[in-house]
Amino acid sequence: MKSIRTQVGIIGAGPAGLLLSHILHLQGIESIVLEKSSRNTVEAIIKAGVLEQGTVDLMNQIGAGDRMMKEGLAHEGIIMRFDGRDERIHFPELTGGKSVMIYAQHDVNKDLIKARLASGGDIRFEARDVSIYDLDSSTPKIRFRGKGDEPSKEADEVTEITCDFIAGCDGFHGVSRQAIPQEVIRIYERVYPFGWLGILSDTPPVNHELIYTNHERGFALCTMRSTTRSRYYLQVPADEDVSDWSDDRFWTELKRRIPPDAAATLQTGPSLEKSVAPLRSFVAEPLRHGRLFLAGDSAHIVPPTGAKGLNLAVADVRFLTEALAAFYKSGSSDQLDGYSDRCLARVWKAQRFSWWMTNLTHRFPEALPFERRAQAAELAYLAGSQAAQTALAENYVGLPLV
Ligand code: RFL
Ligand code: PHB
Repeated sequence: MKSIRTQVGIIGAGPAGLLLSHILHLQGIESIVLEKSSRNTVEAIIKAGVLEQGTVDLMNQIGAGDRMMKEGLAHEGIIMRFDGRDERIHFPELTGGKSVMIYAQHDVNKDLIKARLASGGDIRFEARDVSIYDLDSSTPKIRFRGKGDEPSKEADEVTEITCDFIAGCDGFHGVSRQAIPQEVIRIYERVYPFGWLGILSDTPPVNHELIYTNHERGFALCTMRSTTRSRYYLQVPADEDVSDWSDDRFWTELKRRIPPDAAATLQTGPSLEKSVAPLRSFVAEPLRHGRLFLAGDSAHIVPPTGAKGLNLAVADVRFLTEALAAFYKSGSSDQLDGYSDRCLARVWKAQRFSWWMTNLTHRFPEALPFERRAQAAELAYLAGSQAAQTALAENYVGLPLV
């Protein structure tokens, strides 16, 4: 077995792990990133599309924002569609000038990988059997199987990395959270009785802004990746089989749920991707165990309705880099000790917002007639109240980092 050393061992090369590694590098702190998938897979993942203003600002500050500023689409509002009417939520007016950016998660990954490798970063793709040890000691360790750092080495070589800290950025299904003993971790969870059936197509978006629709047949969302590539989602039962959905069936159902003028101009085409994503709210507390720190989806999941998941991962990483930088500069662990509480304060606000947006826009199969009437009243209130629209807008563009 080969042994190597680094300051921060990072598991996962999604937005959280890549961003963490790059910001640490800018602070003069070494890291190694271990990723179970190939570089191609990470650069092709189809997930998020909406970046908060703070995420956009951070990408620019760290020198990884050039392509995003050229190719991303700045959006100043969204359309909320319900009861036959459209309500536009205008972000800059309601939030003192803030907006969001449409830019795909795989492009964020691509830009961060490029920036990190250009600065000499160490990212090991296709790392297998990643496991972590000695979390309670001052030298926690990661073991993995992979190519090692010399191209001539066998792909099966086992390497042990001795670290000062380990960052678990390996998403919801990763190994990091599992390494925390059950008796010290608290799980808060809500699983929704529906999922999102998503389709990607090389057709112009039906509208220049996102449309969130509450329809009696279920929720629908019209979003996009560029001016020539669309992304659409339909609420479907949680156990829906994607193979039951031909492209034709998808387009027909979408046209029924979206505003009639949009349905009339919708351009359809072959799907490039089609999949069902389950909807879940999940928080694991605390985000720290010994020298292991969780960030992003490894610690929390939100239903995608509020477009918060990636943005929350970015906020965790900001707090973690500040805490690690303070530790390496002054030897003080105070910020590391406060990391979990600081993240959770923001995570729970985003949880509340994502849960609220989901409740507002979806049709719940088990809803009582009373609950359906209350939902309709809440939508009507949103339409008629600037205070309610401001609450939606300030959460959607992203709450301040405190
Ligand atoms: P990721 O992106 O899941 O990355 C984790 C990485 O860890 C790797 N990994 C391992 N590596 C080594 N060893 C192991 N044992 C490993 N296990 C896993 C994985 O291969 C992967 O590369 O987590 P991260 O970095 O925390 O980022 C979180 C975001 O991916 C997620 O929150 C967002 O995609 C959520 N989300 C959205 N977020 C937004 O902010 N705005 C949006 O518009 C938005 N839209 C969405 C979304 C998520 C969706 N789905 C599919 C759930 C739309 C959808 C449909
Ligand atoms: C997306 O573009 O994939 C997207 C946009 C807004 C959401 C969720 C997903 O709320």
